[in-house]
Amino acid sequence: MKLQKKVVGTLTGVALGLGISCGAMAASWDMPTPYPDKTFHTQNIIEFAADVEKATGGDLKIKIHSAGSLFKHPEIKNAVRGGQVPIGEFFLSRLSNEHAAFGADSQPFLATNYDEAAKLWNAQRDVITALLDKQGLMPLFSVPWPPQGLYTKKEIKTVDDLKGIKFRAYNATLETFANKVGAAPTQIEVPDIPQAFATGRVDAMITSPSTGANSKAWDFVTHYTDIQAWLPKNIVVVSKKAFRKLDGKTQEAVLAAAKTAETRGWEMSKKETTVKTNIMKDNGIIIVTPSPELMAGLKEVGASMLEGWKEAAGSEGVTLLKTYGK
Ligand code: PCA
Repeated sequence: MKLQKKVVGTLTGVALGLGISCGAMAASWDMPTPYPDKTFHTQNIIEFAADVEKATGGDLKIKIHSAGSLFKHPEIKNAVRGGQVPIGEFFLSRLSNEHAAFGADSQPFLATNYDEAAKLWNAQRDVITALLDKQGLMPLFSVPWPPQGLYTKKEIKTVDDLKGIKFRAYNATLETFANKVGAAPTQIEVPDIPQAFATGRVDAMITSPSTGANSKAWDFVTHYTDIQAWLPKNIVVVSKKAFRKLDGKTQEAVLAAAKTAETRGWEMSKKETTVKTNIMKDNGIIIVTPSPELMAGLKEVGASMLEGWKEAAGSEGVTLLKTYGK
């Protein structure tokens, strides 16, 4: 009996080594993410993978491929949809070109703290679950980045001060925002931020203290203005086809680990906000409380963008905002 078990174990090991899945016996899932290892989101999915492996006694192993090493960010969703990988993580609002509902969390000043972000996710979850379902995808969990702030090489007192600045963007919404304030946006992925600043492709950005500190923003900007503009989320999705192939017990283990990961991720995100802001301060970045004029100007831009979003999001948008407003 003991020997038999050992032989099976070895065969499983060989099969996994060759990239062959052993059906009900054991499976190995590759999981791409665009973000580097030290990102708290990546740390969270590494723990998620460990939880799944532990709960299934090694029947399901999830291997994380960080920093866009397996698939580039724009390809990850379709890689899961097309069955090249069973599971993946990406920035949810990147899908806003498919439906505006995916971009609700990136609307400037719609939800600007963790309580509002949680309410918004609660309102968004069913709507986007239905949209993803049509593509054979199922969301497992979603975790926000800390509130988004403004990184510049000079003090920004009003919206006018942003005119003409080369601006790093990470989605279409931020690109629109940059255009509206008269800045010139360029899409750049997180691992490429330091290089983009070093070579002068961009001079400013809006992102979290997390990404700012991890990118060593003090090497290329002087001011961080804490505008707390929105809390965009990452999402982990699984292919329904791959999920159905798992036995009931393994499916339950995945769902339970996902629930734990969502709770843990939100807590990690909250801690990250203060810790990473302090790291920036310690490294010489000037942390600025935004002037009322700047905030008023930015909020005006946000309000006009929300009108556009409502038009684009149709009945799903109406449902979402109704639930959010409750
Ligand atoms: N960091 C990621 C997404 C939002 C954030 O805080 C980025 O800058 O691309």
